[in-house]
Amino acid sequence: MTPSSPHADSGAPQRFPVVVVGAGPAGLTVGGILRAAGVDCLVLETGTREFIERRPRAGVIEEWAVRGLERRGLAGNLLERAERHTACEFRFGGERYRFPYRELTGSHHWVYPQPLLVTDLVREYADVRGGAIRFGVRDVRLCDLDGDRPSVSYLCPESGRREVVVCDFVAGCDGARGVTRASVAPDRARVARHDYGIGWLALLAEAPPSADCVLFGCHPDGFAGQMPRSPEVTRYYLQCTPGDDPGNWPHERVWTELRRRLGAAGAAPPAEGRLIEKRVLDMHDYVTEPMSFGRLFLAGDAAHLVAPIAAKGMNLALHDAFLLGDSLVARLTLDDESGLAGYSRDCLRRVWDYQEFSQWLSELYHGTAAGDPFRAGTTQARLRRLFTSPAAAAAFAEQYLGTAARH
Ligand code: RFL
Repeated sequence: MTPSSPHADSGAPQRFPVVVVGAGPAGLTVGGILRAAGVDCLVLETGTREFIERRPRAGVIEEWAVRGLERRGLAGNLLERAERHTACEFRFGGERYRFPYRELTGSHHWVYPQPLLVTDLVREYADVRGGAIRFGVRDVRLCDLDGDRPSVSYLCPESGRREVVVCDFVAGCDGARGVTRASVAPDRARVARHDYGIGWLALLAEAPPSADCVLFGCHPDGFAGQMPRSPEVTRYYLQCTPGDDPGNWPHERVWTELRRRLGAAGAAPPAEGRLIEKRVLDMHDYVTEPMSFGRLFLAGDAAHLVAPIAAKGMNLALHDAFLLGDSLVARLTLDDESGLAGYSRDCLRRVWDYQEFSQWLSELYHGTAAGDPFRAGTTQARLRRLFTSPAAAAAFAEQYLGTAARH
């Protein structure tokens, strides 16, 4: 190690075929697939195990993603405990419009909170399949990604020493604020960004959902959404200005706005409960192209962020993880390079398809409140079309459920 090396001050390096940076749904799924094939890997995570098992986020998982987890032996608890959703409901103009996507397509959504999925995946990876994992690591650095022997180093939380791991491949699964994407020279990656100019107040309430399905309130005062998470906990969203302070949304204001924006003839008002999470999300997307650089392969939010408008982010993370995990296994056990060679292209097709749908859906949610009568008029037409045109309904259902045969 030279003094200028990014791994300076380290001891003897460890050796693993694959280092996975990040223990979210993407990283733990890649790790689980590798371990099932007998491939050793090391997962590095900045958070503690308790932290990653509790962080509330996604809930809606698409049928193909559940089947993908099941095929890889990662869906045991999910299949037992997750709820199946067969319809969603739009509310606009003071009326309710139920959209029975199961009747139209034969497919459904699964609702399983992300912390439960992460808990299952970390247990399967570390406790059942014996995968190595280090929690609480600091200052992760990547080196020699273009050579045959890349390396990753980190500060060990116990000793404070820099540990070095030499590997064959690095899976960058460290989410939107990780370091792996940043390790790529800017002239080698194109990052395409989109900012919706919209904020969502994301809420978790200790209250049962007021309807058995996802609700979308397209109201002139702004969008409101209800996403059931469990019989005791419900996620709500309220459109707000980007960068708004959650402190501007005391309990009374939240429930008044939810009642107003989700109100419709014959609809039960949202059941009030203690708000256990309240944060403002600025709605924006990005896509990094390509998703592989030498021996580094990005997956999930590390490669692309999709605003939670269409509940697609974790689904995309799982799609990447299936392709990456399977391709790494093929390369390391059969010397088959084809999966890794096509990895970026194969991921990006679904990524762009979901980004386009999110953009389309954003107008459906927010156009009524855009303050522009022309946009409000076209949005109302788009909403009505979903309930008057079978072709429009079928197209929406296919994209909402992610059931297109090819992307
Ligand atoms: P994650 O889950 O962010 O995991 C990354 C992990 O990497 C760790 N990390 C590092 N580790 C090592 N070294 C570093 N330098 C590191 N930096 C970070 C982090 O601690 C973390 O543990 O990324 P991953 O695996 O790509 O998974 C992505 C999903 O988490 C995300 O797309 C979804 O949560 C998005 N999303 C939804 N997706 C859906 O498919 N369906 C939904 O219903 C849905 N609802 C949501 C959502 C996201 C939300 N927020 C908070 C933006 C609802 C919300 C409110």
